[in-house]
Amino acid sequence: MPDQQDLDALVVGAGFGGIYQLKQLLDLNLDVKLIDIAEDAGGTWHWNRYPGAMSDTESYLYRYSWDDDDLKSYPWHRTYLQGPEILEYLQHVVTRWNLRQHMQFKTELTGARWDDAAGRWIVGTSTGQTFRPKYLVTALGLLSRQNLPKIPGLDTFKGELCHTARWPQDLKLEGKRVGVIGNGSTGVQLITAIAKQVKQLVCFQRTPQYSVPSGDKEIDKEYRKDLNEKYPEIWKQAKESAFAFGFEESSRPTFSVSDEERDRIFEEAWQTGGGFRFMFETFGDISTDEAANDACAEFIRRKIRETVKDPETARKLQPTDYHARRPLCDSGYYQQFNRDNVDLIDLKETPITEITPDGIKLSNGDVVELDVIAFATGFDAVDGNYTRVLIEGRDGHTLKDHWDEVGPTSYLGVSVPKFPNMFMILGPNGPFTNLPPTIETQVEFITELISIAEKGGPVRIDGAVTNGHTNGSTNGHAHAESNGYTDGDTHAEGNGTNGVKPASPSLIEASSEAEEEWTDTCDKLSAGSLFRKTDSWIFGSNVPGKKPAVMFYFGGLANYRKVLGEVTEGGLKGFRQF
Ligand code: 6NA
Repeated sequence: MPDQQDLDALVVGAGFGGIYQLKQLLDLNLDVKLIDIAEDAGGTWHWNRYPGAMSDTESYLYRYSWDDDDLKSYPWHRTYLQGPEILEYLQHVVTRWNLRQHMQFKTELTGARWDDAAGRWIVGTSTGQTFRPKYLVTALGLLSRQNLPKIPGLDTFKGELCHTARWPQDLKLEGKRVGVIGNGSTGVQLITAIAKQVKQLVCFQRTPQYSVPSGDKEIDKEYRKDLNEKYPEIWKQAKESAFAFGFEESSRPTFSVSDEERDRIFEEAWQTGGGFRFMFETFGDISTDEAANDACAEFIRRKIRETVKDPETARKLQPTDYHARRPLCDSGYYQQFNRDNVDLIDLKETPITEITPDGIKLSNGDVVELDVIAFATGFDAVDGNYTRVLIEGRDGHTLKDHWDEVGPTSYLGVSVPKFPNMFMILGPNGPFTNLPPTIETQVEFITELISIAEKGGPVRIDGAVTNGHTNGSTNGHAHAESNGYTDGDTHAEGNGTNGVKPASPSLIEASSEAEEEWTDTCDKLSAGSLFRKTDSWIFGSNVPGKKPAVMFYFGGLANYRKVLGEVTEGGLKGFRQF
């Protein structure tokens, strides 16, 4: 007999998004299950366990904002969090809120199909189970599907070969010759962390990067006490900013100040640390104006020249294109190249031709002999995790077909027409920010949509929260009692009391016009950005064969939150409810 289970909602993925979504839907008193391929919660931080993994967001903002007691009491020690600490934090949240009992691990989503007659999703899994939820929330991860370049001879290597997102936890690097391919956010962290451990480190640089110091340092009791007092303002500021990194974005033009003043501003940002800060707190036009971008780039290039002793290595490390990729920060990346045991190979000058049993062969015929090859080559970002499984909406229309035709689109980053009652966390064309605040925003929005579908109208869930705490999440907008929604069907309006469920909940689906309009908005917002003129994963140009596309909303979190507020307060504009 097939193992089938009806559910109110199925959440896929146990990272920052899935954990909170599960909690919110349980608080709505729904019958919810969460599945994840991994053996425990953590999402990105479960998989990316390579040495040096760290969040580039300062500790105080790389966490949930909604659990005030935990926010003030959960311990952390430095201004930045290492990967294992984030994993521990997420697992702590799962334990604290008794969420693990609703999670099923080692369970992969293998396909999902909308059954119109049943008004349910039919979801297949690697365990042979079939779930039939009314709502499907996909928290599959933005940077999740690994990108492993197809280099000839990959399987012939007799040493250890791995991608950083599947780092073997028992891998010993001491005394080994290690090659790292790639030097984006991951490569920079990995190289900096292992340079002093290994016998020889060969960095195969694909694209030189602009990286600034992170400014990571220990914190003391005073710092934490001060922070705890200011948390309400801190979150308010973050959610009302563009990038949610805890600083106010500058609108000052780069050339509105003297050369000396500009240098002083960059130097101060360099000393403070933080990649996003350096790019967006200093001046307002670095990502849009070529000359401004070059002034910023030249400051970093000068730092590289001053840091790296060997002129030839310094030359190779200095980027010459725009500073318009994911802003990086590090704890001494360029310094590592002064070590005798660290070498740099510029793959633009001498590309890899193949991997041999002994190492990596270059176009000049050299073979670099290695014991370990680490691929820090990133991900098929944003839509990559959605197109690898078949997700079939109304009329046999698959997400892959849809996105093959029009590119990775959505309405508001969460919903796609013909996929009723399916909601994505961090789907294509969501905000480009420090992610936890965007994730929270989307989870709360999705929760609101689901509560509307359940009750046929808006409900207040703040009084219905379990575990006896006040949930500050969905009560950001106060709703009128009347049902202002385009609810054309007959079911009675819910009374908002916890536990009362209508016989037939309604369906919520984005309209095609709304999706087109949002896609157009995202297109326009990024049109003037130098990020769009620069090859990287942000616009889908890091994976061979992938069509470059707009994949983010560049309007900032504050504006995004305004748009979502208008949707929920304005009769679910852009959605059909039926
Ligand atoms: C996740 C990352 O690159 C995305 C950050 C900005 C959207 O770490």
